[in-house]
Amino acid sequence: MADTSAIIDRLRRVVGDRVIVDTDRMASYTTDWTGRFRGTTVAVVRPGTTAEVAGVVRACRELGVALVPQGGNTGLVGGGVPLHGEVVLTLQGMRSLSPVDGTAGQVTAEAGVTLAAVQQAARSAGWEYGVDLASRDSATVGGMVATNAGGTRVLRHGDTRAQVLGVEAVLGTGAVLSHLGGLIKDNTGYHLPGLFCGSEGTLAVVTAARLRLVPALPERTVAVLAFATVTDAVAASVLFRRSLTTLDAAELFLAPGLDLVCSVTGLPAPFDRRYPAYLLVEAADRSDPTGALAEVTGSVGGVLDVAVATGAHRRAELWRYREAHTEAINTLGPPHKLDVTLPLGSLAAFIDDIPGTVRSVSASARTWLFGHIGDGNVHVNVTGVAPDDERVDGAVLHRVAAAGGSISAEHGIGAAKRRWLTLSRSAEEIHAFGAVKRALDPDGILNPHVLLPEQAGAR
Ligand code: 2HG
Ligand code: ZN
Repeated sequence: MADTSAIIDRLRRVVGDRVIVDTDRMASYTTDWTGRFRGTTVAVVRPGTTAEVAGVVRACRELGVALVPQGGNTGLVGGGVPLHGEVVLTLQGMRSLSPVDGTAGQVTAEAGVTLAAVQQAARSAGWEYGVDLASRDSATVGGMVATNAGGTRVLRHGDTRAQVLGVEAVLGTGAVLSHLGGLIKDNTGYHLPGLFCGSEGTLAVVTAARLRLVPALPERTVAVLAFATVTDAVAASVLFRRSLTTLDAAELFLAPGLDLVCSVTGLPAPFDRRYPAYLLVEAADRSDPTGALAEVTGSVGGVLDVAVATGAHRRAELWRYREAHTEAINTLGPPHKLDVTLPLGSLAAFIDDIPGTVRSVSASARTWLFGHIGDGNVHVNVTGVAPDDERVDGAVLHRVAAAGGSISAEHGIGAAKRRWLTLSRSAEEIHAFGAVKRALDPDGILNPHVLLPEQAGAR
């Protein structure tokens, strides 16, 4: 492998002075958002065009140096930081957004465009973007494609994969693929956007995406319902999904998480009393959906209390109880994040049992549970465990697999769950993953230490 100064010189030949080598300036690129995953690198390189990205990839290939593509660095599985000394390729310098095509309902965004910017552009053109998540101001299109980000609207509009009509991307060879025409029907072979969604930077560096927009539904109502048990909250979410055609989101949080959010943010509690489980539902339509939401709420069993919001300000306040969980939990130290899905029939029992599973492995650990209940997706957060102590992770993920769930719902595998991929994927599937990886990245330079087990991705 080339020495540090040869790497920096070579990268400078591609992008000029957009190579960061100062340790202080590199710090925000080498540590993940949670603080659990801390790496080091010789350089952070910030290309401004797809041609420059291709130049960086080719340079790294020639030098035999691995690279980690990075977007907004909001990932939660250690998949975007240089844990093995990789060069960091930040896409933050690629922030162009095309005008919205109002006829097709589409927009093309470069990889560094934030989710909030896509949402804003869509709204100003009378459309909406179908994906939303709490880190919208920092999360970028490239990162969302790479992780196949989900968020709070999946039950209505699907995940990122369902929005991506085309991509521009640089393979591990330095070859550029560009297919951004946005045709809805295009049955001309392998669906590379689908393949790159969720590939975590291991197959290609995505530099732009053609995104499908959805019709704007400006009238919104949010309700938080309180329950005595998780079982009641899950049953209610099923009823909402079945009966409320305007349902946009169905989210779960529990009493300990709400207490923490209120103490960290200073928000007042939503109810005079404390209840064990809460379901947040949002309905969205062209006309006021409050009546339909109230009607379904009236038929839900076990509702102990309800808070309703129609105005934007109060709606945002109710959402904050759910969305602020991530930042509130981080104040307790770097958490272990176990984003999992369960079959809906096993979800309530899983949520009830998992704190005991965690305690049996680590007496000092605390478990925080919340998530996108409409998708069967629970975010198991565990605090009070050393960053490199993976016993809790193993216990939780084995329990998920035994219940027929997936070890990653929407955050990806990254470095954090790599050793457990076999719980969700067969040897044959992992072998096929490795074959695809070697075909598109023959020298194994694109994010080689995430997702695939060590052997599977090897040249
Ligand atoms: C969310 O749903 C994000 O808020 C983050 O996926 C989840 O912090 C987490 O575990
Ligand atoms: Zn989530």
